[in-house]
Amino acid sequence: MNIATLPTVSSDNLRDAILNHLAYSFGKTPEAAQTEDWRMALSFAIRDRMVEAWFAATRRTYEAGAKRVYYLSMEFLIGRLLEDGIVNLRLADQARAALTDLGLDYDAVLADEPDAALGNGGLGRLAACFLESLSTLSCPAMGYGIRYEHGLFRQSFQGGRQVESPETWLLQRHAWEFERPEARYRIGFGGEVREDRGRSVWTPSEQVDAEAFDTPIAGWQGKWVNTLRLWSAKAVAPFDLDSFNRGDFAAAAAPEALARTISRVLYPDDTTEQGKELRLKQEFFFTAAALRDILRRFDSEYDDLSQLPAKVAIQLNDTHPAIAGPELVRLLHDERGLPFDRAMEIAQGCLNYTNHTLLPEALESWHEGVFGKLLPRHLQIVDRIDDAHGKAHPSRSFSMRADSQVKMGELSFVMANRVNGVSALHTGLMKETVFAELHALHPDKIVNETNGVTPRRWLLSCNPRLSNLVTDTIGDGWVDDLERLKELESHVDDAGWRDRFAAAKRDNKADLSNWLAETQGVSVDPEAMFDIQIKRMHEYKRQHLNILEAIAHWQEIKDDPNAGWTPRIKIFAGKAAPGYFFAKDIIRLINDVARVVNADTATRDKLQVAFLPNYNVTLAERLIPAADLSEQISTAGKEASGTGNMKFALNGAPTVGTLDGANVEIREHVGADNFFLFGMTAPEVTERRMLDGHARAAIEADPRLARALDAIRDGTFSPDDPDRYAGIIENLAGHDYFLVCSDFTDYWRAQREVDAAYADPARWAGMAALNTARSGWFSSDRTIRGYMSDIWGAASL
Ligand code: 26V
Repeated sequence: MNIATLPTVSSDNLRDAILNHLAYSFGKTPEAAQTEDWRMALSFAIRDRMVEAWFAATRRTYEAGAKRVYYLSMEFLIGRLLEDGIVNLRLADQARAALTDLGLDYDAVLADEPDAALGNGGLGRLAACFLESLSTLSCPAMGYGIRYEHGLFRQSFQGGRQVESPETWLLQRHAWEFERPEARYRIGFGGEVREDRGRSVWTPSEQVDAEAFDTPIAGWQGKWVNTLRLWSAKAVAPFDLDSFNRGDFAAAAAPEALARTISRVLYPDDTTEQGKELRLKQEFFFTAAALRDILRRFDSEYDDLSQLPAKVAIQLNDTHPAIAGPELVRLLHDERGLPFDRAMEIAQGCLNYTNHTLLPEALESWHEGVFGKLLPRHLQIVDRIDDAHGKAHPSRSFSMRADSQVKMGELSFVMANRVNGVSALHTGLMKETVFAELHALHPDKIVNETNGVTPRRWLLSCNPRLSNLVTDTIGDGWVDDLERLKELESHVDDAGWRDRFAAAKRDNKADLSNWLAETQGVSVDPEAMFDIQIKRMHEYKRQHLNILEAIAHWQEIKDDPNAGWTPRIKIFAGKAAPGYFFAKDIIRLINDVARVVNADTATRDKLQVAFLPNYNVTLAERLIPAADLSEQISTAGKEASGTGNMKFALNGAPTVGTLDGANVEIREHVGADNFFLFGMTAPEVTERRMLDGHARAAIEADPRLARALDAIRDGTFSPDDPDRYAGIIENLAGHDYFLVCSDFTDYWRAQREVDAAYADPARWAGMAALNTARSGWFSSDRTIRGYMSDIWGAASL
């Protein structure tokens, strides 16, 4: 094995390297250097230590003739990378010592890095965890995506309302990418297709260049480094000289501006299909560039295209890169001259598709008008794929081309060798609902790969107190073999050990409470239960169920303030899609409730509410280690998996949750006694929804719920505008599609059980510790091993 072994690095070596970069890469003396200069110099010093292993990984992959995995994703929610790099290279002590030695505040330097929010939520963060696990498992892999100039919008509140502003991560210097001007592909759109001696020739009317930017992703111990390759759109010609010479400078700059639009912004929506031409352009842009790159690399090693499925596995992260199917067929058939059927067979041998949601509004489909205008040749190929599939399965009743639409889910399914769901429940529902007919035709295609999270970021790095205790107790083998956390179980009955576990949590909570006081003006008692719901705002995730319960609880405390209540702070964070007005109303309601409840001197030592602005990966890393209780309360059948749920359990926060997504598997692993279950099951949800007046019945049956709704209705939380939440009330008391009212009573019951359990510190610490000890299965290393064996046929090198 010629895997790079890391040279040992002392803090002195590192300090010298930092000073070198400060001088020679950034032209600064220590006296003149700002925090950003130090951050860049440290990042370069760390990055240098990845490069050898990066080269070695590439060399070894070529030597082994290994199969490569390509992960195509519109989103990579990578967050900050510096600490990740430091931790994975095991340089945390040296880096801290080196910076301290230089008179710097280590944490402040790390905090200077912008959070790269190149994703909306779960799907993008999963892609980031997967890249890290692929490197940890030394699986030859590459992520392909878009180098958005502006990631997910920044969220602030004005009068409790969400206000969006552009995110500008690239305005600060970015230490991690290598620009690759030589890796540049021309991508066409529009135009026409003509037949030329039996071949279809597509002549696009518009072209842009895709230029690669590479970010090294180091696995645990830095032994293997893969690449995240993000494409940036550039004009084919920098500017139009004729216009310029005529003095029309705006027109001269137009091609550049137009091209750049493609990689300018991340679509800030994770539920609704935008129908926007630009989004389809983005999808084709990065997918086409990735496929050209993949074929170029294949060609450099092999000369027989029938080898492609043996050497290349392509994963489509949701349908966003689904155009890969027709594009790969086009490249193989139109451009390389393979017979159509053979091109299709080879493409199907390489492609795989992960479904991340069953929400009908999030299943992509494009009107054939838009699709055909932008991608005329692809529309023909989709029709041909659909025909071929129809001929092979004459009994089928569906088509990927019904209603003048191109249905990307069906297209992906048909073009994929394997299709996977992201939790056992979700995969089962895929088979029974959206893909029922396709599943009957292709019974071996659908497999389950329950999501996971990387333990390096989501325990080792974000929660040093707990990870030190774990390492003290069982050694550090858990970091890349998370199931070893089971070895903690035998210590849970030891009161001394449990106290250490509880102390780590308490200190994390004290840190969070200081931070809340300093930055958010929120003052909370670290002894109170920290009850946290952080995720995108969506009706199916039911943040409104949580706030309704908070209102009911507040009213009850007011009735009898000295009844021995368990003190609690409910913390929320999450962004709503800018056009999703209902979700924005829920944010405003939570902020209004927080204002009123936190001002109530009779209750505020028992209950507080806080909505923290601008939820992102960095904030999650701060909140999760300090959580006592994890809120995973979606309507059963709606949350495909969840990954936040795993991070909380791993960090010793029991869940209050429904039998939805991976909650089901979390409960199986941590044990029913260590999970606060409530609510209807997915089949019960379907049944209840058909019952006329289900919401009204639930409200009538539960005076607490009726009273909480009344308080919203009568303007208790919006005295200046009592009708402000008429829409929410009307929805909940009427249609209530997500069954908030029907699940309220059982949720309230579960929360009182939580109160009782928390009031017994020894019992709570035991439950929390067992959550950590039994969460090892939720490592993304386990998930990636599953993909490697069941889907990709790829091996660790
Ligand atoms: C759809 C669209 C439509 C157009 C605008 C941009 C956009 C962005 C994302 C999506 C689909 C989002 C699907 C998604 O994020 N699903 C989540 O995936 C997680 C990882 O598998 C999973 O844990 C969550 O339960 C699931 O909601």
